[in-house]
Amino acid sequence: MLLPDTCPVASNTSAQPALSWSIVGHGAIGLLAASRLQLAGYKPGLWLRQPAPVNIQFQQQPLQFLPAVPPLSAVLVPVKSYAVLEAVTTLLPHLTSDAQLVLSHNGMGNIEQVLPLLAPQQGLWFLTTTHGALKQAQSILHTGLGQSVLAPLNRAAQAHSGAVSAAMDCALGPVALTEDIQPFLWQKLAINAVINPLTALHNCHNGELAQPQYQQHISAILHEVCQVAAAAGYALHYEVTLERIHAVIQSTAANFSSMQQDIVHQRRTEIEAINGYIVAQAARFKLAVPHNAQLLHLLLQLQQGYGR
Ligand code: KPL
Repeated sequence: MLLPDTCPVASNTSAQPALSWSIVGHGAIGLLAASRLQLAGYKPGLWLRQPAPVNIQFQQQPLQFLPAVPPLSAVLVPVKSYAVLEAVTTLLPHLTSDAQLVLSHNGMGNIEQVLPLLAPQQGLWFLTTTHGALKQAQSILHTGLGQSVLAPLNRAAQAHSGAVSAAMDCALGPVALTEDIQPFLWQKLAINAVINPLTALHNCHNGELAQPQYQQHISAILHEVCQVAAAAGYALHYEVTLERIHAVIQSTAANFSSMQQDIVHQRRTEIEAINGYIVAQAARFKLAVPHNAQLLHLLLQLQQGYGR
């Protein structure tokens, strides 16, 4: 289903000058963000391994994106968790001294690795989103109208708050700005830790997980995630989180999860940044998480040899 896109034509209402945006890759969420930015009057460029113009249809409109031209002052990095470090390392020599970088991916564990790579005036952000997008041939479909939470992760980001949140509001809004992204990341991690591996292993739509035969397993996985989150200092309420998971199962019932799609297309999955992160944190706190460990093991086995 196509959804209306409502971002107003760009009027930069922030006190800071609008930034010139680049988007890394040509994944569905990145192209959705690029399309919405372009329709709002920004002129986003694409940062690709092999720079070339990209033509797509978005909401019956033909759009063209040109390769991003360094130096880059603002970059959205909507790449898979395992590709973040390499993407950022490749970008580093091409960034302005006060560039703003926005990470957006499933899973946890990358922020800590990226922060020390940046210069003192370079800002790091995280954006977590529930928008859904699908790339079909030359078209981008906005399949799930969602929202996003955006947070600055260092001091250099705070100085550019107005300009970054204005652009992200157009790209993947509505955006709620928060000072602390961690509780939102844990919530999303809990959702992904249940839905992604189960749909990949059972090769099913998200909606299938509402069936009674999955409930015991869902409960066991989630109990472990809540224990680890609590040990890490982020209390996840079991019942509330379970309700959220079921709300996502309902609202995305007809969709396939990203991990199910990765397995079907024989691509590497984000299992290491999702259940793998839980297993690694559990080890730090000497907690047993057998259900998450088993999912990690099974998915690693399944994806063996894909795209390493
Ligand atoms: O984020 C997702 C994903 O597939 O990666 C969910 C929320 C599970 C929706 O499919």
